[in-house]
Amino acid sequence: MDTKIIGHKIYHFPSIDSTNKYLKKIAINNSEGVVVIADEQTSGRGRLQRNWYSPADGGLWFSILLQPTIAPQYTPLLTATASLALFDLLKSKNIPVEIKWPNDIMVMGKKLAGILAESKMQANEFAYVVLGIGLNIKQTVFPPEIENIAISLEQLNNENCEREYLLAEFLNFFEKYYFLLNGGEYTKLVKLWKNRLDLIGQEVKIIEAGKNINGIVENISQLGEIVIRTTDGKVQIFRAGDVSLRNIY
Ligand code: BT5
Repeated sequence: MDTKIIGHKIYHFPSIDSTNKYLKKIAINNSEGVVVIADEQTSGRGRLQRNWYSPADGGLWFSILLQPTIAPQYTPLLTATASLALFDLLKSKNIPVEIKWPNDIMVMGKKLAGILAESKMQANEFAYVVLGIGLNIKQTVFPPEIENIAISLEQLNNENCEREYLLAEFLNFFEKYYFLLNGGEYTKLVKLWKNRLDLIGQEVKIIEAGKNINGIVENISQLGEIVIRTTDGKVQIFRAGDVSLRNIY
């Protein structure tokens, strides 16, 4: 690992409720770049308190403590930096990975990894951000409710999946993108993300508070939002976090 700050200190637990939850608890007494990793999470979480299945030695379950100096409206780009780093990591292993806006890492239509960013604001600045990442590695069986939507590196016959190496490589990629973001290079970062997302021009369905909106993706904004031209010709902008996205084939 050749990072400057990310991963300078790593706390490892055989089993913990959630690395995000734990890191939030110790955040104020720790500095930027601290990583918490666990072999197993007994109460791993996705967005909106959804479960994240994290069995013992099944994958890479970890969280990074960040103290970004960016304006709060750029928060969605933190998820973008993590997704770009996961993309680079998996591409380097020849895995045909895709980023599904805003936070899913997919292979052949199934979810290989997920990202959960949780932030605490103080006045108009970040007190901290806890960026949690779950990457499936060794599972050959998933619980019934996700067996059709989840996939692991093992199922992709990937030989190079030692957790320690994957973590170190991820942190190298991640720090590069994080420095871009923290250095205010939003345009550059969004451009990279947009290229990887491969969404522009696609027909999608947006699900917002139970309502479906169909349209064509026109753009990804500087703030990481998705810009849609709906079937009746109107342009609408949606923030990550408020909506789900489905591709229409
Ligand atoms: C996410 O949420 O994708 C964010 C996942 C973040 C997990 C990491 S692990 C380390 C850190 N500590 C935590 O407690 N969390 C973070 P979301 O987009 O809401 O997706 C959740 C949905 O993914 C669930 O409702 C399931 O349908 C599905 N799912 C659950 N476990 C999965 C798994 N292991 N692999 C693939 N899909 C899964």
